Amino acid sequence: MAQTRCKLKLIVVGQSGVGKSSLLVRFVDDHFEEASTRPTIECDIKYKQLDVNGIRCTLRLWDTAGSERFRTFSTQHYRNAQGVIFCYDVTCKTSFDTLKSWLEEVEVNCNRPDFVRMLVANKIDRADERVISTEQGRTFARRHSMMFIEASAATAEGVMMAFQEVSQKIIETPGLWEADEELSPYGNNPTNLNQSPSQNQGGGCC
Ligand SMILES: Nc1nc2c(ncn2[C@@H]2O[C@H](COP(=O)(O)OP(=O)(O)OP(=O)(O)O)[C@@H](O)[C@H]2O)c(=O)[nH]1
Ligand SMILES: [Mg+2]
Repeated sequence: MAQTRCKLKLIVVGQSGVGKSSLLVRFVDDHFEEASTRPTIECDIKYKQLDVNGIRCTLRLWDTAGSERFRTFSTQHYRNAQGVIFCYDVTCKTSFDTLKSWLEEVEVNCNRPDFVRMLVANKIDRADERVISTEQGRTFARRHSMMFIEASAATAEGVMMAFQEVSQKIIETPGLWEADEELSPYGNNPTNLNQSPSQNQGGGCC
């Protein structure tokens, strides 16, 4: 029997330089190059397959520009996002202080009210330079109904878990995703009367 499959759309946001692109490169390619990344312009999309609760998910990962200069990121880009990963840098207070404005932008533009929110505290490898404590991050996350993980794109700590947990929460949220009809075990025909009800539920992803 074929494996159930789905596509999930995740968006990564946060101030320029917090390490959004580095986290994605670590997650997708398991690679990190210090000081070699350039600022993202508009946005990049990466893909990664992940098995979650026995479901094969194709993750479309939208890496956005944090810099105002390169942000022509349209509100349309948020359309149908099922998960948003908010990032800050534990060595940079302003990246933590500006999280609220990222939250506001996302809340205004995400059309799915039940999208999954994850807060990632990046660069924990730079322990000597840390200015935002674990407790500060956790408190912010709790106050805004976000999951919370501390991570380092440099060492890979926490990175896989962050993306896995977001994906798992989406899969476990009824109506936030649906199986790909053409790849489902029941074949291509959407009018297939033998199709299980669980294959039909959900709001669809773009
Ligand atoms: N030590 C350390 N450096 C990191 C880590 N993650 C990213 N960096 C460095 O931080 C700098 C910025 O990383 P980027 O991934 O380009 O940041 P960004 O958030 O994508 O920035 P924009 O594209 O401008 O929004 C680069 O020099 C990275 O090498 C980390 O976990 N630890
Ligand atoms: Mg970037």
